[in-house]
Amino acid sequence: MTALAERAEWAATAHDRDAIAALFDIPFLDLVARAHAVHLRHHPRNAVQLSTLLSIKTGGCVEDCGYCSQSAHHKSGLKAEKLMAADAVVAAAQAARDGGSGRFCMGAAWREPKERDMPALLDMVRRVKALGLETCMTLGMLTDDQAERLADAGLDYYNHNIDTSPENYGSVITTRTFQDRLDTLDRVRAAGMSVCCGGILGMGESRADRIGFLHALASLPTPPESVPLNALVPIAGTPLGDMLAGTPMARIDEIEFVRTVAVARILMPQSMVRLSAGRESMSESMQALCFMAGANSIFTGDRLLTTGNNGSDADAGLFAKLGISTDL
Ligand code: SAM
Ligand code: DTB
Ligand code: SF4
Repeated sequence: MTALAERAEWAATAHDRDAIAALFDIPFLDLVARAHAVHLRHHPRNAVQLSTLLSIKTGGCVEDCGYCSQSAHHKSGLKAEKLMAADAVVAAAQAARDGGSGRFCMGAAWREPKERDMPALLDMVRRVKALGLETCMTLGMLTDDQAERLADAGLDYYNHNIDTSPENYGSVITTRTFQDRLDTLDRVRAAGMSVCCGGILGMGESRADRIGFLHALASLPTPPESVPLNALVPIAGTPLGDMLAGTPMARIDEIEFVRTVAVARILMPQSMVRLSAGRESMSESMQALCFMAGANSIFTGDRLLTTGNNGSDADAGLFAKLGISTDL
């Protein structure tokens, strides 16, 4: 397919749920081959970007996201902590850079940042940026003013997930709306930051929800530069962790997960697609299929925010086997 034909096809597909549904129906091997071809047209081959995640404020969150260990509404047993000191955050960023990460993402269990926390957050952004790292934060909803100050301090990316389809949103989270998410994404864009926005697969959602989720992402006024696809990490004491425990839906079907990666790659050809939470429960061959289907970024290190992650030795071993470089 020529670049022009690919563009015309993309324009017709990304805004049309039926066309996205038709992509999901393509035979699996053809779909993966097609996604791989799109990938090679827009990204370096055999290369995956490494990002490091740090929880700078853990637990005690007022929101009720049904998947999250950090919500004060659930009984996950997680202890709430205060905002970390900037010195400790910068030390962790330095270690991440020395370990080969290009991006450092700082996450806080907040509905939104309080004014009193802004000076410390801005200080963290400036100092992590000065290490030569790309900076990313995920702090919940932002006002226009907060978004502008974070951007001025040098924040490159803001992560704010839509998580699922607009129709399914209310069954996962009741303390905010899908529109609240879109409003913050608009503010992040208006402030000139790049958008990192994705969601979670394996929450018991339907294929139609996965279609609606990708449709919402791909038809944003500008698609996100970075799209994290998380596999639900079921956590005891959370509504989704408890609801799915012991059922066949406790783990998303691997083929369906790879299909979703492939469709994301086709709909958002230029975005980085990040294989995010849940890699600990994925086999090496499933991860390899995800890279084939267009995933080109992962979180490295043995912790995500509150849950475990494949350690960097395991990842280095996998990349060596696959001949994948991580100097993206
Ligand atoms: N509090 C901020 C917010 O929700 O926007 C930032 C942190 S929040 C933990 C970031 C994202 O992590 C969520 O939007 C969700 O997609 C993902 N996440 C949280 N818990 C998860 C879990 N148990 N399994 C998979 N992904 C999860
Ligand atoms: C995203 O989409 N995934 C990351 C990042 N954005 C902040 C968070 C994953 C969290 C997994 C559950 C935990 O460790 O608590
Ligand atoms: Fe709070 Fe974010 Fe967890 Fe929701 S996902 S409960 S907003 S930390």
